[in-house]
Amino acid sequence: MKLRNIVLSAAALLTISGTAFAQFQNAEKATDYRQSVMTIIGTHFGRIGAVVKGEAPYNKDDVAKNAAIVAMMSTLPWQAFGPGTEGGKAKSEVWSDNDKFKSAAEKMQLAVANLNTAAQSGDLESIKKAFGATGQTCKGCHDDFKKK
Ligand code: ASC
Repeated sequence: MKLRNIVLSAAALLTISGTAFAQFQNAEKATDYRQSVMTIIGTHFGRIGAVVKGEAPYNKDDVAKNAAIVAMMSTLPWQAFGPGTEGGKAKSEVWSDNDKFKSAAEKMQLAVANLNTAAQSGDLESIKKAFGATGQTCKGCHDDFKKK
């Protein structure tokens, strides 16, 4: 089995069984978890960003691996925003306007899946487009739901 297929299978499994992992001892552990996942997402998304902005050379395998990591990680933060986990940099609207938050989370995951498809195909122009679209979903959700 190719690494990419293993990653995609793992991502699908985590999406389906996400709620089964929604068990945190307390709000602080949930906050640590979601911030850690976001840090990893930001790191690997940023590495693709450096290529898209021309600050780093384009290497197909590197971008494909970074995108696969972002795709898998993109399924993880949301289960750590459960009831009673208010805190960290999350605005109270995450809980008071939870449908909107969930919809923003879904948009991000879709955009990331498209970015991953583009990255696996190795077409830099599609990668650039998908990267921009993904960044919009990051920013949109942060504007509404993340404290400055
Ligand atoms: C990142 C990061 C974000 C988003 C956002 C996109 O790498 O840490 O919060 O991209 O800047 O607009």
